[in-house]
Amino acid sequence: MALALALILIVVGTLAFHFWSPWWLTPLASNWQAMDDALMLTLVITGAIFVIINLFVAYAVIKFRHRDGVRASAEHGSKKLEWWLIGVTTVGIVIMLAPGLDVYAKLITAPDHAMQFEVMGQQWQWHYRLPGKDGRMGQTDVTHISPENPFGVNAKDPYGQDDVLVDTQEIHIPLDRPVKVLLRSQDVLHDFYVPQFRTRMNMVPGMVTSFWFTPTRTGRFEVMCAQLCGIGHANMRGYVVVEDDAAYAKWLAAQPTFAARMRAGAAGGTGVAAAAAGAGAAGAEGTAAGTAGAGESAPASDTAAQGKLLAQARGCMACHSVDGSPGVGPTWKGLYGKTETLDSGKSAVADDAYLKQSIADPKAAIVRGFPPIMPQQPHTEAELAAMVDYIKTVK
Ligand SMILES: [Cu+2]
Repeated sequence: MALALALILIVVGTLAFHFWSPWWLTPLASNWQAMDDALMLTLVITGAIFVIINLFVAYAVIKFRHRDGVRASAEHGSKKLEWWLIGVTTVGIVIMLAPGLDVYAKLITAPDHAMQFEVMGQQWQWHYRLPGKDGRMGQTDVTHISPENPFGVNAKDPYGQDDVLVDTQEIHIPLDRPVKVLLRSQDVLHDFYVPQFRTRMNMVPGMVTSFWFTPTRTGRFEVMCAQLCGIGHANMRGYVVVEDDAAYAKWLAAQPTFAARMRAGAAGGTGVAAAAAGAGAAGAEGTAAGTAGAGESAPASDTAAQGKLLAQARGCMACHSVDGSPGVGPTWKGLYGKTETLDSGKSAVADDAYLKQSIADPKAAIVRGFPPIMPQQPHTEAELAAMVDYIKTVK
């Protein structure tokens, strides 16, 4: 009897939670109403089955409960009942799966006139690439991948020269224009997910996956990685900004091209420095809006500003806070000049040499109390110096 009551309460509680829960879907910001419809259909079917089965079990527990003098009898199999169950289950599953397959097929079949951008996932950051004025993206190969060239664009391909490389964790797209998103990963499985667009897709190392959507509302929408991809996973966030054509054109014009990035790299500067120089005010605005944090002091020098952009672009902020709050790695606030106790028991002063070494070779000296999990990324000497300059300004 208690069991029957518990089951009925679970059903009532679940329905009440469903209808009064504040956690409904965010308002749709793309053309994928079909995604919501498929989801709702699945929810209604599974919800109805859940209610029916639980109430039936409660009914059976009450109706056939133990009574003195009444003995249970066993019956073996009922062909008719089995056929009914098979039939109803089959129909239910087909109704749930068929619309999903249909929506998925549409999701990965972009219209011919869709514009494109490419996303590269990396622990724990996003890189974005757009085709340049020629409308085509250059060829890529993993052997060309370097800190300046996260996509591995082939420097000899003329189509790649004007490719636009975005240095912040934020990409802009124009309103009401279909866009095809190409997805790659440098290391492990990631997943590019913007809840308001209802679109998501795994990013698989060695593959290019894709989906498309048309943004239907302007705004700044958060990107989340939807595959557990390591300790910094929760901080692997970015933004998609949907704006009108004029604002988009202005933003696009301020982004550096692949050729400009390579020239800056060859000249010994940081790739991101080129971006900062090329981006001017518009780019700086975007960056500040994207990563403004409490208690963050403005970088004093030019190289410190470059170091800040670089640290953002390389995803350092996923694990290192700049406001003193605890993170996966030591905070950068007040780090410069501090004496750290290392895992080995020794202590070390966080000076230029120590910080450069720690960035270049994260496993060389682990600060006590922190796990040895920072991924090793190649950096040029100029980039290391710029990042250390930035860390000095975080007080
Ligand atoms: Cu990820």
